[in-house]
Amino acid sequence: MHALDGQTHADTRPTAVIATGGTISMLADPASGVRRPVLTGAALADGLTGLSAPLTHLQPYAIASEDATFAHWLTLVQEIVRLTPGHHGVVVMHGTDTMEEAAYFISECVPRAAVALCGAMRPPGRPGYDGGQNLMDAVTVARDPLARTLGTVVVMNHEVLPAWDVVKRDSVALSSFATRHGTRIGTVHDRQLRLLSRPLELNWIGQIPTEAPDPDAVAYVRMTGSPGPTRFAEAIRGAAGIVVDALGAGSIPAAVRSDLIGAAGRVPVVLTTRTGSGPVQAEESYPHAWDDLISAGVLLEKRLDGPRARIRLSLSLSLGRPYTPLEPL
Ligand code: DAS
Repeated sequence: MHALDGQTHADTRPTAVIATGGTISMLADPASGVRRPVLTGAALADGLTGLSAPLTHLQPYAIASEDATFAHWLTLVQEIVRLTPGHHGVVVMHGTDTMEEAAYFISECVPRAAVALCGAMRPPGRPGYDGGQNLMDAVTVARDPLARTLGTVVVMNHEVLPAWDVVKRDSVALSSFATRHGTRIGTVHDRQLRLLSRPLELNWIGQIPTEAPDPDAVAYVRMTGSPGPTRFAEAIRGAAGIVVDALGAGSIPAAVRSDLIGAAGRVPVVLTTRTGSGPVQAEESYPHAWDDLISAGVLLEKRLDGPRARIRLSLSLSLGRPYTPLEPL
């Protein structure tokens, strides 16, 4: 409900549903048995009953989300901008493999849009198919009066999770989606959004590039013990930006440290952590431990994981902006 000229009116505008493929839409090919994204958003929404307003369906593409690119996500951003004024919320049905990155990309470009992403961990026809419930819950969230304050969220398995922190943490479980830092926004049951916490106001980029960022611009390296110095040097060579998922709270092995420090003098270098949660920081445990990295210009990213920091750096480079770590305003 929202107040218009002193009255309150149910918002009867349709909710937009953008289908992009993913398991939620996959049927097995009769001949080969291979699953392909076949079902349209309209077909998937057929089973939804009791909707308070109609749905507008769009299908810009139908792919498995491991094949989604920055160009695909820029298309979603452009569609969301086009649809938002005339619709009561936007739902994006997306594959689960890169759903968290799609949500983050959208959030960075259009942080004020009310967008709910959903998908399925099980394909249509299999016992425990979760696509119908996730789609219904995503429509509920997108239509909720609070939706505009939530920004872009992932709605899976009754959970409402923020784009900056949500992760697919299990390869097969229905309860796969969670957050790195326990930041649950809410839950959805019986078509009701139950708010558990207010989302953070963050320093989103809030700009839309005219073209999709170059996916090769940023080198992303997940650090391991005993890294190969030659392999590391090859991985970062020629990059316009570098993101390293460091060990622990930001540890970089000596074997590759000088190469990373050298690179920081040429291009933006962002340090994240490969641990499942927690910040990159030295103060408490290892005072001055990262001073050489910091004085070389390495940026400590205390909130994002490596893949999201890569998206933020890729967008920053494509917009000609410096990288600033994601922080609360
Ligand atoms: N391949 C996976 C994807 O499209 C299937 C899924 O949606 O889970 O992300």
